[in-house]
Amino acid sequence: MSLREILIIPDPLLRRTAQPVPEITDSIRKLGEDMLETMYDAPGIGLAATQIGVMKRVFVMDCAPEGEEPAPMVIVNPELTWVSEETETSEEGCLSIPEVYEEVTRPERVRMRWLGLDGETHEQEFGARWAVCIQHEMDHLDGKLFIDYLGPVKRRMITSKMKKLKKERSRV
Ligand code: K2U
Ligand code: ZN
Repeated sequence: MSLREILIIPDPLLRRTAQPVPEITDSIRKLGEDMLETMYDAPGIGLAATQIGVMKRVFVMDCAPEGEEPAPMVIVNPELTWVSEETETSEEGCLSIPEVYEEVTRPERVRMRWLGLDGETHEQEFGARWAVCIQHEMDHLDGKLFIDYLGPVKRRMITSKMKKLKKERSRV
């Protein structure tokens, strides 16, 4: 397993659309392992392949509450087959936009179909933090970031803050 660098905005790779994975191979399994290791190290509860510069429709998540057994998931070629009409507003962060937390409103529950590392197609309904994380990660795979749901002034302010942060980090 190896830690991968998480891209920080602004970075054109974070705006690209990821490509579907034709089949589960050892390299996809290794990618999932590396993404989980990178996510836990961040620490985070989700991570999309585009955030480490890999344009494949893969994300990982582990939304198990603190103190409970970890529940790591490697999700390949995710599709939302249903979203609830009811919405929920919650505070989101992003490992590619460090130290920024803003409220985003999304459908409260979703049904997702995906290809597992076992090569089988899975479909399950999710709520609470899992539903938020899934929608956040699937946005990443389409080059969309949670700041896109904010107003243009706030989005521009956050982007310039990240430019400064990247400049400081490159000095060390
Ligand atoms: O994709 C990412 O950048 C990881 C996200 C996933 C996420 C965002 C919003 C809400 C849920 C999940 C986070 O930065 S992971 C950091 C984190 C940790 C604990 C709770 C919420 C977010
Ligand atoms: Zn994110």
